[in-house]
Amino acid sequence: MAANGEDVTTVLMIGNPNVGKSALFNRMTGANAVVSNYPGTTVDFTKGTLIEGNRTYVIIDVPGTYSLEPRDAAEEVAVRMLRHRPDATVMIVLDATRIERGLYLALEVMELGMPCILAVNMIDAAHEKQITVDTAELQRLLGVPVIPTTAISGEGVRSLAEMLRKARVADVMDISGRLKGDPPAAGGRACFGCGGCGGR
Ligand SMILES: Nc1nc2c(ncn2[C@@H]2O[C@H](COP(=O)(O)OP(=O)(O)OP(=O)(O)O)[C@@H](O)[C@H]2O)c(=O)[nH]1
Ligand SMILES: [Mg+2]
Repeated sequence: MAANGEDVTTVLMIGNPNVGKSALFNRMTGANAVVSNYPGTTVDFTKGTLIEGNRTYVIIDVPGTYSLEPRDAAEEVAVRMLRHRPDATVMIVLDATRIERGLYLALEVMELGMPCILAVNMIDAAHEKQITVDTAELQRLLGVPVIPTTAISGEGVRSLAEMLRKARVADVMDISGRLKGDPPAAGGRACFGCGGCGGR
């Protein structure tokens, strides 16, 4: 809670390299970004602020990583940032044209028990390649909000900002059950009020 009584939430943007994290970050934070060096490394990261409703989000554009088993200095910083901020919300950014690769990292991150939201970015590039990503079904399977975005045009970025407050901790056992086709638990709910999935 900030001194003025506002809620302040740290949001870590995590994703594979080149999925559009920085493009989304720039759209969400505008001109207030500050670049810093991660202590003890040569790796830089960028921090900015988004005010959405009565909430303030401090958004951190984390270096890209393929997994939580780091293979270079940038990936090491990404993992350290996650581990050192267990109270943060994680925005997992996926490339809609390479969903499987991003989902591997997404599931690893969801296992950490932090509130998550997924941005499926590069929807425009997916359309061009005639790839359709059923984000409503992905949301149902994962149990966390999934928002389609195109960072270069800004499409979906407003919804992503609005849905940040609905980020939630994934239940990996439930995900595994849903992937196996188990019936939904009583009271289970997949729609987070996105307006786009018809309440599925
Ligand atoms: N077509 C398309 N291109 C995008 C979109 N978002 C980002 N890009 C482009 O994809 C490239 C990578 O975008 P970045 O924002 O640098 O990706 P990143 O995830 O920050 O990459 P790293 O910091 O290296 O991990 C750039 O050329 C962007 O202009 C999108 O929604 N659609
Ligand atoms: Mg970047």
